[in-house]
Order: sequence, then C-alpha cells, then structure tokens
Amino acid sequence: MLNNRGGWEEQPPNPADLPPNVPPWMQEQGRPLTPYGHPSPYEKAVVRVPTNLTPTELSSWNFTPLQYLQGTVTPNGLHFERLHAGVPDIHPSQHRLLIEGMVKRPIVLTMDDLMRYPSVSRFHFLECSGNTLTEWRKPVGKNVQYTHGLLSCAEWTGVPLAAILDEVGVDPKATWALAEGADAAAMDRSIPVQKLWEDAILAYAQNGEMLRPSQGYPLRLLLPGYEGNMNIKWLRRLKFGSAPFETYEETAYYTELMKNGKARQFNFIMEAKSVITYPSGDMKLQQPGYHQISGLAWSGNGRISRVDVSTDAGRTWRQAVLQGPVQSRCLTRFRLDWQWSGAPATLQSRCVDETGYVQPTIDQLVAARGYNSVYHMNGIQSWKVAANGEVSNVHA
Ligand SMILES: Nc1nc2c(c(=O)[nH]1)N[C@H]1C(S)=C(S)[C@@H](COP(=O)(O)O)O[C@H]1N2
Ligand SMILES: [Mo]
Repeated sequence: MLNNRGGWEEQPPNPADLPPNVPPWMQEQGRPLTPYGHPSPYEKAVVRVPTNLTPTELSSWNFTPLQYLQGTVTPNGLHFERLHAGVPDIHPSQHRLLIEGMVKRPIVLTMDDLMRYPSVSRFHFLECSGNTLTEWRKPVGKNVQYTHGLLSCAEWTGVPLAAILDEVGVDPKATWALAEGADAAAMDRSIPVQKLWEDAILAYAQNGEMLRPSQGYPLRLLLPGYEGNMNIKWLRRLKFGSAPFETYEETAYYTELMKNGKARQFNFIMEAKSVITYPSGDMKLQQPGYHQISGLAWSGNGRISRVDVSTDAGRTWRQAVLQGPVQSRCLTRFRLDWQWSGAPATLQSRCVDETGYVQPTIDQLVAARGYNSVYHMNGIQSWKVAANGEVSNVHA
C-alpha cells in the first residue's frame, strides 16, 4: 500500500531495527557523493504520468503528481510536459531569437546576448488551458494528478521583454506579436503587445538551473497568468504586426465552442481556480480525528485573496489559512484544520482572487457555456471521503 503523503510503499518495520537498537544503516558507511542528486529510490510513486487520451508520444502530455507535492514549487523533473512534436535537441550556442516585423531595428540575439541583459526571477504558475478537461460532464480522473496535473509552478529567471522592445523600437501601431517555437511543430501564437510590455519574461532558467529540455531549453516565453499554450517554448521568433496572425493553434484549437455553436477566440487568462490536494482522490484516510486539509489556489488575474473550504458538499464553508507570501499569478497553498468524525464527507474548495472573481461551481460553468467547451475548466472540485476512509472523485 502506498503512503498518502510521501511516495513510498508501506512495509512492516523490523523490530530489531527499532530504537533503542542500532539499525544496519548505522553500522556501515553510507553511499558516496553524486554529481547530480535524485529523489530517494523509495519515492518511486512520485512521477509524471502520461495521459491515456492521445495516441502518440510525440504529441502528448503528462501530469504533475500534485498529490505528493508540498508547498508551491514544482521540482523541475516533475513539471508537467505538453509537447506538440516532441522535445527538440538544441545546443544553446546554435539557438537564435529573431525579432522582426513592425520594429525599427530588427535584431537576432544569441543566448549570450540575452543573458547579458538585466534579469529578474519571479514565481509563476503555468497551467495548460486543457487542464481538468475530462471533468465537464462527470468525474473521470481518479486522482488530482489526472484532474489537475497540467499545472506547475516555478521560479522563472530571464529578461523582462520590455527592455528588448525598447531597444528594437516597436512601432506604436504594432498591437500583436507572433511568437514561434523552434520545435518541429513550429508552435506559434499571437500575443497582444501590451502583455509583452507588462510582465512577459524571456525565460532561460527554472528553479535556479537552466530550463529543462521539455520546458523549452534554452529559451521560452513566459506570459504570467496566460494559458500554457501561449508560453512558447524553444522561442526563436517574435514578429510584430497590427492584427492577430490567426495561427492554426488559435483558430482550429484553443478556442471555446459556446452553447450557441459559436466559438469564443483568444481566451488568454487562466481564471481563478483551486483544488484540495490532501485528502484527494485515490487516498485512504487511516483513521478519524485530526487531518489538515491542504490544497492549491491560483489566478491568472493576480493574487488569491481568499479560499473557503467545505466538508459538507458546499452547504457550509470555513475560511482556510493562506500560506504567505501570496504572490501574483502564482500557486498559493491553503490549509484548514479538520476533525474527521468518520462519517462520509464531501470536500470542496472555492477561491476568490484580488479582482473579486469567485471560482464557479461546475453547474455554473455549464449554465454559462454548455457542454461544447473543452478548455478553461475551473469549476469547484469535490472529493468524497467514504466511511472507510477511501477518497474518490465525485460531482456533488
Ligand atoms: N514550441 C512549443 N511551445 C509550446 C508547446 C509546444 O508543443 N511547442 N506546448 C504549449 C502548451 S499547449 C503548453 S500547456 C505549455 C506547456 O509547457 P510545459 O511543457 O513546460 O509544461 O507549453 C506551450 N508551448
Ligand atoms: Mo496546453
């Protein structure tokens, strides 16, 4: 049986190794140093898992194991991956960023050029707009990894794009920029120039080290709070223009088909959303009594201002404690003390962001958008705790 909180397989202890006896691992030298550290071999369960919805490994995605992560930062090896054409192998000295179109001074930058600019480091979440898409009609994902795991958070380091826009002299009439990746998909999206001035980062590092290959090594565009798809990896080109470029990814995909059969285009911002990660689907509570409910909340519109938690399917709510510092467009950890009586309970969390936006129920989302929508599913998640302690995904 797997432990609920760590990723180890439970095993009965050997009485001879328990205190005050001296266990074997104290009777010999430990293992030597290693050049690059890895998690304990006992944490085998803490891995990304692939989706079973796509037929190929090259255009696919896998999920971050949110049920095992503490705090708010995603370890680099566990950042979710979304690949439209696999991970390109790019040597940083071969990589170039071309900036062209409606600019006075088009420019080609090397990684060296880029890393000479003044840099910043900021914590931001990244969420695929397809996160939670299986949950519109009925509960499908067996645990929070499958329901919410296209979500990660890192400290991103790079160059605020504004500095470079100044240098190339962007035409004031340029309102859109095309961002293009150097993978075989040449993934490209149109981005409002205003966002590039505001807080976009040309990111080359993630949690202190250079980006991982699947996160865009050596360079990605980071658009805080915008849907994952627009955060172009292996960024090779920014082209400025006066209209959206209407790329494949923003016409055939990443639009919202509404109730009336019309598609809503350019849904950039990831709306406020939260989910309880402990206890969550597939866990088994061992005994009634004290449990600390804990989870994550985030908003593409700024800071999380409040999270409420219900243990009775939304009839009554209690305010959770937010772990500070609460940062803008970043995962925020919330916690609430809970005495579980041993009776069945349905757990929910509902967040509010600094704009006053309240996370909707799934019913409210469906009333507004019908069942044609795929992306931007931010409805309230319910976990049912049965009398025997088993936790499962339900629609309450
Ligand atoms: N060049 C390129 N950029 C890309 C993609 C891609 O396949 N190629 N996938 C996009 C999608 S759909 C998402 S959700 C995010 C995922 O980023 P991650 O793999 O670092 O989690 O990258 C986006 N940027
Ligand atoms: Mo995505």
